[in-house]
Amino acid sequence: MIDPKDKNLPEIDAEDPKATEHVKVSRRLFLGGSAALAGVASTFGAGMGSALLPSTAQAASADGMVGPGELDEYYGFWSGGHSGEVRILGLPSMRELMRIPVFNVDSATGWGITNESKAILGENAPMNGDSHHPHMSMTDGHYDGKYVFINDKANTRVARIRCDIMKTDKITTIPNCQAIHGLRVQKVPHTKYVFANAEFRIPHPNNGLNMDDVPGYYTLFNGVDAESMDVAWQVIVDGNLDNTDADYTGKYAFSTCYNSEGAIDLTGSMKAERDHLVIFNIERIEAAVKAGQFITLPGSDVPVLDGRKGSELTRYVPVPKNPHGINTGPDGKYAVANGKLSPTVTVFQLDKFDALFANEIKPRDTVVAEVELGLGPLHTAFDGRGNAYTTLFIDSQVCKWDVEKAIRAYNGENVDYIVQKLDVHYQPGHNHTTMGETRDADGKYLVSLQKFSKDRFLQCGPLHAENDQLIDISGDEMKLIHDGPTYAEPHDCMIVHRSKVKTRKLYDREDPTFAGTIAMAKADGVNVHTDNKVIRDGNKVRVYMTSIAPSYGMNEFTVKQGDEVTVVVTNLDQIEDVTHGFCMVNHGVQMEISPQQTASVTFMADKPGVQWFYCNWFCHALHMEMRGRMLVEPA
Ligand code: K7E
Ligand code: CUA
Ligand code: CA
Repeated sequence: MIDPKDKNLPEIDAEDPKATEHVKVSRRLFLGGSAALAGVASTFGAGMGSALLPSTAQAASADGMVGPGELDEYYGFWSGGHSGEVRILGLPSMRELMRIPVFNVDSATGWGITNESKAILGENAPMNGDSHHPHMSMTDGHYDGKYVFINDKANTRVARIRCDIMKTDKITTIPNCQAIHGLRVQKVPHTKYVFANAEFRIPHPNNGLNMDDVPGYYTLFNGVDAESMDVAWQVIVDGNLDNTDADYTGKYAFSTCYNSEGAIDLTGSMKAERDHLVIFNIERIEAAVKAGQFITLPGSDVPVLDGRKGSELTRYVPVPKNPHGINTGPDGKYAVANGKLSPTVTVFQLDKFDALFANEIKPRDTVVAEVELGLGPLHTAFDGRGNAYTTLFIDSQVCKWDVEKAIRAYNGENVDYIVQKLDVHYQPGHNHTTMGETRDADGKYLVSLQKFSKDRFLQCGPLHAENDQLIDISGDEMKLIHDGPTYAEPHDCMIVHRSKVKTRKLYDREDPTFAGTIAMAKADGVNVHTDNKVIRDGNKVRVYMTSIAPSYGMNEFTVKQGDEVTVVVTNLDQIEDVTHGFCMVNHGVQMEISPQQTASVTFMADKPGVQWFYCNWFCHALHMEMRGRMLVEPA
């Protein structure tokens, strides 16, 4: 029997040249482990093993091709838009490696179905979501591989994904707001805050008594504590909030606003020639919270500060017109706001913000360039060599431009700041460069995320895939090297060198995601590593079982019709990749139980008779045979 305290698990580093051999040996042991099944297992297993495992764990070759069995150089974290999930892609292959359910229900893993996921989602959590902006935690402006944060526009939430297991571990609903859109992290000195923009202006209190007081509506800029995931403070702003980013001193965050008009309709929100960028002074916000200079709004005790025009906490810089993305360059000198309804980008010099807050200069004095690129600029990425890459939604192009030359041109010099325009297919939104939102921008690849694929792929009915294109930017010229269809709707992504991410191969038995379940077992006098037991507690029944491929520790258990049944499965397998499942047929429940994981699910035993359960993650040559009976005695 496996000792739960045994931390001597086969942790294998993919960079380790011995890794493949180690995995092979483990797998051989596993497949040959049961003498009675050896014949079946070794025949079936050998094929399965070679299909699952790369023969060599080499990195991608220099030309961007990643052959079978070769590993990608980068992890890409993709938002899943209104699918509510986050996806991990490998770059440059653009292979989808994993899906992380966040604001959605996932049948494969049981996210939204298991007790452990429900504890994270919260009671009565909405089961839809709209994720836009995945961003990794940083230390001193470098990715630290700890967390990825993502917003949910649909239900005003912010979630955190743990990168050691690539699972969501916290979800926070932001109070007093509707629709969290822009999200970025504090880069320096480390990600203390996740900055989250609430987009829609609403009355306060929103009790139905003041709905016509449109000028009185407002929205909030939110600082979420990255460790506790509590909302640390909220700042009232003028206008609405779209996208956000932070600087490389840790002092400032800034957000675009497309609706400075305070309009409630489309025409109204396009009236003004300029909207604005709001700059938030983090030190002053923290000081104001400390000094108690805040109010609270009904229904939460989060400190709410007033950052509307005239406040010392903020500055408002006019920017043309309905600006969308705001992106800080990797050298920390500039941030670029993208004009959307204006063909321009606006370049802010970040070291002027101190003087702006000291009232030594005017807001527009922070703008060092405002240059034309093309129609519909939405987002900008950087290569670390002084070039910026801006998506032009209406022109269906990526525009590569030289930031310093743009500044000189804005100052009247006759220089051409546009380096190249590349057609993308079609209508790009976000784009992203490898490591480009950190100090480590390496200028190798650019991903451009298109909203329309039109004729690029085989038709699959009226609903089309989006098209994510991979562009080689390592040379002087941008070169399109790959089309990748994706499902609804990767607004944004971020690309991290694989050296920054260390994921576990097996669960730690002390993992907090199932600590509550283990505590419940202890209270029932059950050791989940050794016991296969049924505990009755009134009409609640808790069934504890282990699993080792290809069987559960329990072939059958008996309950009474009308019982509320909780099945807790602990996967004792120590072999990487041997995930089991648990599905109770006709009961709407199933879940993933990965090696060394404990997972649980609760359902009503409402049908009398024999009810079969089975393992739904392919785990063994005898995976089909991994099943058992729930015997339900009629009421
Ligand atoms: Cu441009 Cu939600 Cu970042 Cu979509 S947002 S594109
Ligand atoms: Cu266990 Cu399939
Ligand atoms: Ca506007």
